[in-house]
Amino acid sequence: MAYMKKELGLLTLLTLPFISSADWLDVNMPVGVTDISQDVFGLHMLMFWIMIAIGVVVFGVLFYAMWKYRRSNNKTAADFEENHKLEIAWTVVPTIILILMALPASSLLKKMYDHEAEEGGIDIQVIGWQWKWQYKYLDEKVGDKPLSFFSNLTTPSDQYETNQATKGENYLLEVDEEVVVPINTPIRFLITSNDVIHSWYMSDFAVKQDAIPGFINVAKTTINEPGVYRGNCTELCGERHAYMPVVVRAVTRDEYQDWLQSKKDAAEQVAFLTEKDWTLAELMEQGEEIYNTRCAACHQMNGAGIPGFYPALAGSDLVLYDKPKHIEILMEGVRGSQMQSFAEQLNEVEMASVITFTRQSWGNDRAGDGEIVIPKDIVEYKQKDS
Ligand code: HEC
Ligand SMILES: [Cu+2]
Repeated sequence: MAYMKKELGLLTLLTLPFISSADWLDVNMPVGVTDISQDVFGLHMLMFWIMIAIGVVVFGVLFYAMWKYRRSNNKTAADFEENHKLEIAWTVVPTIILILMALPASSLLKKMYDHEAEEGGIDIQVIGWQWKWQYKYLDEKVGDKPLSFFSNLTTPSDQYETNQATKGENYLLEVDEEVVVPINTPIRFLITSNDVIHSWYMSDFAVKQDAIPGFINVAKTTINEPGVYRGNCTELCGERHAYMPVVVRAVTRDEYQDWLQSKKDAAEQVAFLTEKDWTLAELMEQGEEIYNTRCAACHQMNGAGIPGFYPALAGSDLVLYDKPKHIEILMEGVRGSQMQSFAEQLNEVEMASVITFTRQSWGNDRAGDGEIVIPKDIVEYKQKDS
């Protein structure tokens, strides 16, 4: 009897997902929080049940024939080759079924590809960078430029670089700046890239669009429920492809207006802060934080870089002795290398503090010119440029 027990165990294991239905639902596609995503889910379920019905009919006939014409039943099966009526039927019936399935599918596709701007809608440009997303709110201006920010991964690197560390709740799905959007408002995401091909994916909205340099792909969505939604880059875009999550926070219209105002105030605050007299300690504190989130992925926490890939900043001649060149490389980047321009990513204060931090850390302060860089230096650089 022992073996029977084993079989029964296996049977329960196989049927378990059906028994505890809550777990079973988790295996299915997410329903999402937009009309389109709910339609996609509905279509998926419709197809699923059509497939189940076809499966039941086909296997029903198969098993019936196996049982009816089993040897012990002594039936003799009809013996014929070719049957035109039957052949026409098994061609025509599936064709009709396929056409019936294509109708709702194509009408939904058409709905998904409606990219028209709508009254009261907002446009957000989404730009993929190795390895982060930039968001520009095209209808909201700060000075003469659209409100813009970068969204960087905040999961501490020891969580993904070692096996031991316990993972946080939103492991690899958390960022410093979430994209805040209002609910019940048509939002157009205008998706493009600054370097290689990325893909902006948010399953709760049923949006997945390639971000291609030189092209703009549009995805329109209206979110029905407030909440925080998390997605990924879904195009292999280099070494840190897994580390550029998408996080959208959907809020009420009032909360959205408050958030916009605070963003604009903060941007104006920067102009004021560049005038302030900065001490070394203040610059270092900000600089370290920025270095760890923006630079350490390549140049490493200890500034030693990775030989052959990323130059060391500790002991670098450029960092030690050439302040103008140091500012220039951060403002302009190095064409054709992974060292990108940070001019748009960091404001004057952040830029000055991260440069100062690299000039004063890892023993760099003991040699070289030791000059710190203050926000005014960056302002001057920008003025010279224009
Ligand atoms: C995606 C990887 C990456 C990131 C992120 C990155 N860098 Fe670089 N960085 C490079 C590469 C690659 C080079 C070498 C470029 C070349 O000359 O070809 C470089 C060069 C430099 C140099 C010149 C070093 C020398 O001795 O020539 C400095 C200074 C520098 N980076 C500072 C920074 C700072 C500060 C940050 C953060 C704000 C940063 N980098 C972020 C990849 C990166
Ligand atoms: Cu990517």
